[in-house]
Amino acid sequence: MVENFDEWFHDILENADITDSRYPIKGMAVWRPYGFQIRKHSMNIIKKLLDKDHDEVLFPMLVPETELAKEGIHVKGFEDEVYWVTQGGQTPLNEKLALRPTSETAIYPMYSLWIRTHIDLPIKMYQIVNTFRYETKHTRPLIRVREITTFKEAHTAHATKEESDEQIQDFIEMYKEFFDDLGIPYLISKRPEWDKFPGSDYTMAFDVIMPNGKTLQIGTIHNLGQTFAKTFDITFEDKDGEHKLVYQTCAGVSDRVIASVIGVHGDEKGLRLPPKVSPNQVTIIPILFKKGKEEVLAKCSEIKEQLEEAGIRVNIDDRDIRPGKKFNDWELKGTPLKLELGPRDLENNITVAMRRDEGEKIELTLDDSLADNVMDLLEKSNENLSKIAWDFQGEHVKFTEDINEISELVEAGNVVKFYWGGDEAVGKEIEEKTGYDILGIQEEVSEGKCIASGEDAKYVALIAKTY
Ligand code: PR8
Repeated sequence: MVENFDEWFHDILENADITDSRYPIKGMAVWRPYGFQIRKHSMNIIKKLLDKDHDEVLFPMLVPETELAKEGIHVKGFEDEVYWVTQGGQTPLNEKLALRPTSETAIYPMYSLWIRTHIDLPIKMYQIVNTFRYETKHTRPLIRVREITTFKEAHTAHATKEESDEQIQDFIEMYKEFFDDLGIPYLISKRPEWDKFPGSDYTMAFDVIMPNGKTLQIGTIHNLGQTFAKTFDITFEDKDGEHKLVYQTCAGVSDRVIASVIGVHGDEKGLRLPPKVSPNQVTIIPILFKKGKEEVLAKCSEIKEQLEEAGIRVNIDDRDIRPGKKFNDWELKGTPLKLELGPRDLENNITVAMRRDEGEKIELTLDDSLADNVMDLLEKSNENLSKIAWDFQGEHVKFTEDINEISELVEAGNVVKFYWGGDEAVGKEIEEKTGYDILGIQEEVSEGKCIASGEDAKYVALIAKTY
């Protein structure tokens, strides 16, 4: 799987009914029912986190060219990626309309109308929408799509720079909680100047190491400073009566979250879904013989009801096929816990439980304790998946002080840490020499020498092969 990860990933999307890429537009796929459920559950987690202190809104998908073009640096960053609507029916439009590649230029003109005084601040809003990017790099389902179907974008405005910096920390904590819930490990870094979001002061990014050693950017948080406030004239009257520009931030995660859940936890048998996002947390597999069939099925329904009452998502696979086939299907689909029930189990008043994250079979008694025991197994499975994933990351981040060693380490599937002086020209030289991307700065240091220039190091930075 590790060697052929891209192929494995492509196959699993199809075989586990996640998405269908045969839709006749490149970079745009269909969410199939099973994938849609995973998407829904993951979306609900982030929604809950955002709802704590953000208001949900919904802006139009089309952005007038004049607004999109207003912020020069921003538009430069996106100009090659914008889809344009130029016609309404047979009539050419007076003004071209962009399909939002992201929504700064849709939202901020309205912020300019809504924000009047310091009382209106901070403003914290989010929307979950589809965005469109005419990606020129190789498209891949969920990973690099041209229609991002689940763009969770948050946009805030503040009275002071300090507050905007605090907001960045809040977003970091929120995304940590989100990815922790999914058992997805992450590397957090400050993107280098040449790779920050177009129009931002700085960008903080979450990256995950996929099984083939390539990193995937799964979330970004941008401090926009006052750039957009100047462009869109977003000002407020402060307590002292002065009119001031706001400070802004934004943050986003996309369909890549699902890609990371699939990629990080999957194994050669298929998906291994964390219980929080799995469409079924428990799958009951009846072992049916002619004799006693009705009784077994009745008991399965009873168990289902009992578990559902405890808030667990359960399905019964009562298809008329071999149990072994059912077993394999649910291994492929990654249901966290399978419960097997045959006539003999019924006689013994037990069910045989098997966690997807490990093969061991455990007998559970069919009584009032069942739901608690199932919950306990789900929790253990969740913790185990997360531990395996974090251990993998721990083993795949290596430090070196020798620039010539980077290539060998990266090719062996690692992300490499190194000392960097912070100079942009030197950074780009490191990228050019190695052929990899500097993810960003992980921490500031007052020791060590820059791996390329030999001058005093300012940072520990990360370099990797990226998606
Ligand atoms: C912003 N504005 O837009 P960002 N396919 C899948 N996922 C993608 C793709 C793609 N083509 N492009 C980006 N992402 C800011 C923040 C509002 C929200 C994912 O930021 O351009 C990446 O995981 O950095 C990225 O971190 C996230 O969307 C946000 O996109």
